[in-house]
Amino acid sequence: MEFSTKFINKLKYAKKLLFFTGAGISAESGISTFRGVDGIWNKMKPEELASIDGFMKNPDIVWQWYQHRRQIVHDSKPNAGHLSIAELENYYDVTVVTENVDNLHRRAGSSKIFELHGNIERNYCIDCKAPFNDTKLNEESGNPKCKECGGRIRPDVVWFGEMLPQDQFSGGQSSAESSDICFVVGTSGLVYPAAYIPIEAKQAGAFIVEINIDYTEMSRFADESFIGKSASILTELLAEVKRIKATT
Ligand code: BV8
Repeated sequence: MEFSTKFINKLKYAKKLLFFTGAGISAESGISTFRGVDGIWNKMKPEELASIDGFMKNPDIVWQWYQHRRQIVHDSKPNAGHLSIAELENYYDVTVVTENVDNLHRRAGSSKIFELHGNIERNYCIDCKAPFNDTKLNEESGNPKCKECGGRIRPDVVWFGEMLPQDQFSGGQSSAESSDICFVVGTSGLVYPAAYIPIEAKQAGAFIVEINIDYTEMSRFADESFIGKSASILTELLAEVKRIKATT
């Protein structure tokens, strides 16, 4: 892949990189996206499964849906895209701000991550908020109850209509305000307030680089759009950085 001179110069002098990632970065790990051809939301209604109302109406169905997704995540591995972002920490101050709940950036070795929509591997009691993380992945049981207070256990993810965890969102915002380059990787850019992060980076003067198999809502903000699969593009980005760092 040929990178433009303008982009190479940005890489040469950058100190802080921000990677804003969505479901597309995990597609090559075998985890379905939400709005693509095989997207989850094509088969199910988000408000029925990824909302507190949906959960309270059908706690067992929603719980089993998350158990199913946890199993897929458990059986998946970080791909070359996640791994390249982690390795770029050898050359830059790298922050990952992700919409994903699959924990693959952490498993790839990234050390500074803000999870805007939570983490599917964590659960908590909706009443007393006690953490509940000993679900047996293959257990096809119904929705478990809290051992402390008997309340329902829910996945520690942000559902539609719910606030994002303040510490995660403000962490992502401060990174957006101070990054030299903001990569927008594998996201349709449709879900707010998460999608404000690259917009705030742009307003703060960051160089915006989109990596996606298609053009999206974010393309109009991008200074460069690399159309293709994120695993291969991020691998080539890492190789280019190594070339630059070897000659400077
Ligand atoms: C909030 C966690 C307010 C759960 C998710 C009506 C009622 C209530 C709220 C709203 C409403 N209308 C609008 C809203 C706001 C709503 C919203 O933005 N809705 C959208 C759909 C219009 N947002 C919210 O509800 C948020 N909360 O607003 O609260 C509030 C305020 C005050 C007080 C109280 C409340 C909460 C939103 C979070 C929802 N939770 N996930 C779970 O995962 O189970 S969102 C869900 O979509 C996923 O988490 C995902 O991360 C997110 C974004 O999707 P993407 O990651 O972009 O994935 P997508 O499939 O869309 O795109 C994939 C991209 O990858 C594509 O572009 C594709 O081309 C590309 N791709 C594919 N393969 C590859 C690739 N690219 C590169 N390489 C490849 N190989």
